[in-house]
Amino acid sequence: MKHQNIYENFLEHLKNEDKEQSVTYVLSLLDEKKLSIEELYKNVLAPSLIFFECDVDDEEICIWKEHLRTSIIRTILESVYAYIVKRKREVRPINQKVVVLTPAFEYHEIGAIMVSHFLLLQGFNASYIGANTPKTEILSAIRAYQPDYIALSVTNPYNIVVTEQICREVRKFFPEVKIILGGQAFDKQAALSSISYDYLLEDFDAIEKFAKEVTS
Ligand code: B12
Repeated sequence: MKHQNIYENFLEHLKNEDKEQSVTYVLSLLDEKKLSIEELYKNVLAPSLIFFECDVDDEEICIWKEHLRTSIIRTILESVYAYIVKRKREVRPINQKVVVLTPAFEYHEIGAIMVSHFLLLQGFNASYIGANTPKTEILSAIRAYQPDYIALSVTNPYNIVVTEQICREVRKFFPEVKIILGGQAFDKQAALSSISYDYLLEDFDAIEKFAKEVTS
């Protein structure tokens, strides 16, 4: 079945807010090897959120619809983790640790979770540590886990300021830790001018390219 058809079938389940069908549909495609995890994330799950349009006028209802859709996708991501563990056995490990998070005030976390899964599939030792993470918690997580990289996912442009502060402190206290940025807040290049960072990776393809660079 073509990815476009799979996407349309999945959207139908989501529009009906049918969690059971949404989850079982995509997991059966993985079981039957009709879709890889990467294809599922790139061509089905990410667009189902990025292009979400609410079809009712009441803004409050729309927010709830957004929450419900996100919770269905979250359940799928948690379920896919078991498939990632299996796939990881076939992947050559990259002996480098990445801590993935969203900074304080940033509640959009689906991109960050997907990115942490993608990094695992590339062989990194990646952990997603949470959304809305305050600066002091980030610094203590670095102290605890001593990662090679910290990956910040930022969606809302209002959170650029806090991201800039976090990056400055990471540089000051942990100069050996490389900083990776990603997320919709950086779609406009100007957002980056005040931030000290090492890598900006826009999407899943960029992560694959990055993994190749690191191992070459
Ligand atoms: C779901 C959702 C929510 C949920 C989030 C729930 C959750 N647990 O994550 C809830 C309801 C909480 C929410 C709240 C808000 N939201 Co909202 N939300 C969305 C929605 C529909 C989907 C976001 C998503 O998950 N996308 C799917 C993921 C996979 O995409 P992604 O994050 O962009 O990730 C991709 C890349 O950016 C990249 N990437 C992302 N992070 C990283 C990190 C690294 C290291 C790397 C390498 C790559 C990378 O990889 C991914 C694959 O390509 C978007 C619509 C949209 N266009 O995205 C609006 C959207 C992001 N929200 C928006 C807004 C305005 C808000 C609110 C301010 C208002 C509101 N609606 O209540 C609040 C703010 C909350 C806060 N303080 O953060 C706007 C942002 C506009 C802007 N640019 O400022 C959007 C675009 C909607 C719109 N069209 O207006 N939202």
